[in-house]
Amino acid sequence: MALAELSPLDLRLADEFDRAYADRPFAPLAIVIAAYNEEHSVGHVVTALPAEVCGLATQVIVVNDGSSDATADAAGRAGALVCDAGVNRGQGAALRLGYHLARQRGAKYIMTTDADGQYLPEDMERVMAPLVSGEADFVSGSRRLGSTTSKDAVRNLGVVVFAALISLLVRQRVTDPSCGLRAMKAEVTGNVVLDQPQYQASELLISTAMGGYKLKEVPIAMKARRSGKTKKGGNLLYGWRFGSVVVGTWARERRRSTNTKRS
Ligand SMILES: Nc1nc2c(ncn2[C@@H]2O[C@H](COP(=O)(O)OP(=O)(O)O)[C@@H](O)[C@H]2O)c(=O)[nH]1
Ligand SMILES: [Mg+2]
Repeated sequence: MALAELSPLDLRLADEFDRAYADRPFAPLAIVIAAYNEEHSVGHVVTALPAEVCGLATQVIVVNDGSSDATADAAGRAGALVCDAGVNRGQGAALRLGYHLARQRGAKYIMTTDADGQYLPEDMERVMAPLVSGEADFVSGSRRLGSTTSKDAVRNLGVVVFAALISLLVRQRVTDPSCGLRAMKAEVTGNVVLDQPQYQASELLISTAMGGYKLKEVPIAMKARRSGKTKKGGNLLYGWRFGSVVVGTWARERRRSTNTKRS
């Protein structure tokens, strides 16, 4: 998919979203959450989000894609603007649509967090601050600079190994390439290629770094999910798919920069 190109389904959903929330006030900071079967946690997550971060009013956009439970209702009751995609396409597809909805509503900045309660609202100021000060265009939380309660040795090792690989590929230090708590200038999401339907974290990070944007990581705390279990499959499958996205994105971005230089 080309830059910021949306499918016909996305365009229809964006149009419906626009009409459904035309009367709701705009906010400079959109907090975008992809949610899939998170009825027991998404309401708590949305309710706990701050009304302002670094002095900027927030608006929460939840993209629910094909949940078979009451995720959309729970998010809406908690005050989020909800886009109900109707089919399950994955976290990457949901976030890409969420970024578009945020830009469409005029957001200047976008933050993301997860619907399962693994990230703390009190870390959001720290993640947002380097954007507001102009120090960075894209800020990712890092559990390795901060903390994690996970005792999953394979997952924790995966974070270290993929961080080392990505650091080598993008030639700058990355410690946590799969953190879901991040902040960016809204324009970044429209200027990089995002075509991963599910394992989107490394695609966004690598494309942003190789696109010449200023990156920064800040310490955050990562907790266990409030309920349920990961939607990303077992560690081996997750690792394999994550690795494929890392290498595939790096190769694509290298080709893109070579082609740009040539033309
Ligand atoms: N919209 C959408 N969200 C998803 C999907 N899979 C996972 N998510 C959401 O993405 C976030 C992270 O997913 P999770 O399964 O917790 O991954 P993990 O934290 O890496 O184990 C959570 O908010 C999930 O609800 C999906 O297929 N579609
Ligand atoms: Mg999770």
